[in-house]
Amino acid sequence: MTATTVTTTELRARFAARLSVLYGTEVPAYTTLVEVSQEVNRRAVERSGQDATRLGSIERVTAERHGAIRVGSPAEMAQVARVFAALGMHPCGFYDLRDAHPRPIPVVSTAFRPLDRDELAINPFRVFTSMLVPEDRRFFDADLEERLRAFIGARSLFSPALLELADRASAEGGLDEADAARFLDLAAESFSLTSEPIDRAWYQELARISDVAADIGGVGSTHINHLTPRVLDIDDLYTSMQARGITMIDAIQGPPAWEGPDVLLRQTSFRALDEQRTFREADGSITQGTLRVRFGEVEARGIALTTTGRELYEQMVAEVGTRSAGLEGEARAAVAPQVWREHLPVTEHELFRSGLGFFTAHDTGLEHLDDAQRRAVESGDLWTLVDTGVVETAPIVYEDFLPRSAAGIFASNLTGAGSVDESVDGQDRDVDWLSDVVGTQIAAPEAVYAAESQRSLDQVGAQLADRFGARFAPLG
Ligand code: OOG
Ligand code: NI
Repeated sequence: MTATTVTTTELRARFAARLSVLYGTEVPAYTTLVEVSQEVNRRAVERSGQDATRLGSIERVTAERHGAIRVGSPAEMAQVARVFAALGMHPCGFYDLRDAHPRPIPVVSTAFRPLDRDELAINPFRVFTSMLVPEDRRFFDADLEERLRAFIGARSLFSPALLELADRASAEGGLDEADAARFLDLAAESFSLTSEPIDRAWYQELARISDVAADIGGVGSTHINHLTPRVLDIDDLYTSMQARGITMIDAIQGPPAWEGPDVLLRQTSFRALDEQRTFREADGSITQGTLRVRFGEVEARGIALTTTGRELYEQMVAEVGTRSAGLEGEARAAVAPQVWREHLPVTEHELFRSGLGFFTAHDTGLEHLDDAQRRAVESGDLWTLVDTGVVETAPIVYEDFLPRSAAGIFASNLTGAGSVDESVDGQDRDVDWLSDVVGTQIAAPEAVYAAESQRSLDQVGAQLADRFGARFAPLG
């Protein structure tokens, strides 16, 4: 590599910034959201200092975005994977939204993101990527499936030049300045809204089944559906946006606000305004009209939960549902924090210790041990080492998505009711099937967090053994 090489990491940072500028010109309310997010983050740091950024530095959080895109076929999904690989983004997590509540969506999804902690720290850009399942008979009959496949098969979302540059960037770890600039132009262009006319009858036929199917299969190209900034205090963001006169959806999705540790992911959104689009009518004439498919979303990230923690989370969500049935307003809002208090430890330390949350362990670097510390080192017991200050822990932030919130985000974004035939069987689609499509094994989020946690434990063990000759067998 020459000195002028733009690495895949740098390409990702530049691409995220490019998309942010692009989306701001396309959806002005997004720019307001970014401004308000920055104010909220400044306030959170002023209020809570170091504590506010325990789950992400202010530099990372300020630049942090996730995008959402939607494609129509395995071939398109495979190409998306090549473009994102050039940005150091790899598929992680499998989401099947086809039996989602409140509304089934005819897609399966994964998220492309950096997997490595250091890469995430530099730029954590990720894209939730959904793929239409036209062969699912609950949504599409054989005739419509065939026409959808033909329509999608005849378009190309990404130019051969873009894909060639992408493969080169992946293989060589970057591109020179000129090629990087070209790659970024072509990539950003692929995700911008086109002015190419939309066949109104075709679009409407699909929209009767699902607005998402129309958004994917009713137009000749793809576009960013939303771009989501991250905030350190989503409750502040929610009220600040409303104070600016922007109507938010009626709740923050995911865990409630409460006094204990933030876990997983909290998200909220507002609907963007109608956007001008060009249509081709049945008589061949070209008209102007509007579509409303894009919107603004914002998120706050918490601690990643272990499989046990995640099971508890699901159980708490179900309990909140049962206990809030029939309640309104404040009484209803009070249920979730109450359920959380009853089930979830109120401190990070207890969350880790009870095996519910993922964390990394770090050697505090003591040179001299007092008696209790020496005994702790000799015991090799992680929690005794933590209690005596020889080792400290840090939370692993949740870097993925939540299926229920994703379903809610899709649903809040729909105009029509859609139609689903529950009397027929759907098509089996799972993570292995989608891995074959993208051409690489889709990572399991819990495995990524567990490996990171274990690596840190191994490293602490090695450091303590080095300094104190201890045989350290930390809890995994
Ligand atoms: C994706 C919806 C999922 C999220 O944040 O959960 C999502 C879409 O609407 O295409 O972005
Ligand atoms: Ni989103």
